[in-house]
Amino acid sequence: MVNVIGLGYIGLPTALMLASHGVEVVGTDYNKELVDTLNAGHTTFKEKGLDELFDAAVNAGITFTTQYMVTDTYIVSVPTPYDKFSKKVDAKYVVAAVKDVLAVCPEGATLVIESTVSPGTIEKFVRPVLAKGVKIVHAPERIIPGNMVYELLHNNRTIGADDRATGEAVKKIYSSFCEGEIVVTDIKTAEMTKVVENTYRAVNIAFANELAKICRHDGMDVYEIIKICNMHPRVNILQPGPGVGGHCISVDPWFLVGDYPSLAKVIDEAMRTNDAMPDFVLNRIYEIMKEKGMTDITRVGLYGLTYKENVDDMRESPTLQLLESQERHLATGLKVYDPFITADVVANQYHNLDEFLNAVDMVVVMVKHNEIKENAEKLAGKVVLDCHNIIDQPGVYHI
Ligand code: SAJ
Repeated sequence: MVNVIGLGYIGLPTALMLASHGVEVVGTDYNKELVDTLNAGHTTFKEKGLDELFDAAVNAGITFTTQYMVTDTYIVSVPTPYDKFSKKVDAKYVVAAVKDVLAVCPEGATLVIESTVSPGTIEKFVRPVLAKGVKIVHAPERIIPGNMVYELLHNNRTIGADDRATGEAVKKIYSSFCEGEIVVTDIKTAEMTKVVENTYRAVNIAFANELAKICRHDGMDVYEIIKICNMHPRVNILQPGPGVGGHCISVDPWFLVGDYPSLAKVIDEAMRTNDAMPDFVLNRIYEIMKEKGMTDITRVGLYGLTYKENVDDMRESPTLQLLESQERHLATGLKVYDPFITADVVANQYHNLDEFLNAVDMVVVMVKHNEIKENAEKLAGKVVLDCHNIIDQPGVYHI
């Protein structure tokens, strides 16, 4: 039996996937409310294909509890935040979960950590607390919110272990559902690959954002330029945007800056560039309002609260960053709407697209949800700042 510890964005789909592929699974989370919701037959977040997967796993006998099980295999997927000041990974949740597992697990059990950690974290923080001949393995998750179920099935994976036999045993468990290639390596390499993958993307997004700033400064069309450059066989530039959110690309690269401050210079600069984008958008709003003779900030609306399109995940979202920045400048009043966010989470929030549009003269497209693409004609007559270049109308402003 596999006991999956932490039933969040990664742990839940992983537990469901294992269970629906014939592995006996118990899912554990210390959040009783979350466990109650799952036991009542409901998933805890929206994700393409998750409800169907949930039903399959429940039919296959998965159970959810706040208790840690006595078994031979544990998969830990708990959050790994970073310390905002030192930028170093904060392994407290991982260490706490490992200690809880150690309190119940039999001798020789295998403990797989899926949470993202910086290279050396397991050596420094987890190994010292290990006992009972417990085998430690790092199998970093790689799935993208919005396409998690497909990616769980199809992505290649990395497994870091101290010896081949342990790595191969864990590979066998993941092979129950994973159709991609599974590479077995050592723990520190596995830790580093995961952080490097997200850093690669962060640096490339920062490059696109920097190009947007250069082009804005000198009246060039960044989208046209990227399109043409990407026709070169060895160039593949990403898209600029209003900032970078989520719990990975906006977080993981900081681990390297925190651990190697005098070496990770490009990464440091890239992260600062991305983090400055919400402020850049705020400044664009100011410029456009001035140009249009607008003075009432309450007639400006931000479309989208999530960190990217078609998900309900708001972690570190550029819109939240922008609103915070606005407050720090002692200003308030921007209106906000997101079709995926039904709860009231910020001031001046709307829950209906038409009501939102009626209440504003200027719309800032912060997130490219399908909803706004499908209703683009409703933006006619509005001042539009399109941060994703998706609205094909005359007079639209860009970042
Ligand atoms: N973004 C841009 N421009 C782009 C692409 C993305 O500004 O061209 C922004 C998005 O709007 C979003 C942020 O970047 O705010 C990140 O979104 P994303 O879709 O690129 O990635 P995440 O954070 O949802 O998921 C990433 C994935 N990692 C990589 O693609 C290397 C995923 O595979 C990882 O599993 C996940 O991080 C994680 O958990 O580490």
